[in-house]
Amino acid sequence: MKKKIVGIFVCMLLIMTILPMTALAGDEENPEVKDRTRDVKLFGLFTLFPQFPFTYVDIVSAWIYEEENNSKNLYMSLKLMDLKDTTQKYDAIYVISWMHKSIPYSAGVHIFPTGPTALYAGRWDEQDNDYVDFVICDGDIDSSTDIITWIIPKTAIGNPSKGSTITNLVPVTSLRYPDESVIPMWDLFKDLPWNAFLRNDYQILY
Ligand SMILES: [Ca+2]
Ligand SMILES: [Ca+2]
Repeated sequence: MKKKIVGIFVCMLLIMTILPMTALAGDEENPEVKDRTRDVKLFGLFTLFPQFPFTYVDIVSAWIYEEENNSKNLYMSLKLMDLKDTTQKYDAIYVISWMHKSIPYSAGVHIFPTGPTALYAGRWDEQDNDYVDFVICDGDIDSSTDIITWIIPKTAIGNPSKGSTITNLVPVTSLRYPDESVIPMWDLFKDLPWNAFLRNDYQILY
């Protein structure tokens, strides 16, 4: 009996040590980036009170995953506190950027009072602050789960191969006036990930 209990105990220890190693892909419970909440700031710098008008751009977390039987795509998800599929007056911008082999990439979507644009992703030029090239992606803007998911063809983002690493994962949200004649296209309110609890890399599985 004693041997059996020791055996079970050893098995449990083994399972506990193996599990974190195999849990490579991100999900809602194990995101690559976990941000603080109620931290949307004016110009990304100054704390705002109250926070409730900005919960739809308040980043909760971001994660990357893949599906074995659909390995041509990389999935990126961004969870907000209270995602809306239309805004009251602002242009809400949701972006995830990352590096792969020292080249920057970005996925984004705008949500306007009239609704969202297409989801897009591609190679990013940091100097020009614009896409070098991009593709329209499949994906989902789900206000019931507060999650935006980009389904990105790997061919559009440098064909990351199995075992290579996605680094510098940076989710950013911004609010600006959609009408250029009112105020130049400034980002008035932003949530940045510099105060995040967690920022991990992601290793390509397939
Ligand atoms: Ca946040
Ligand atoms: Ca933040």
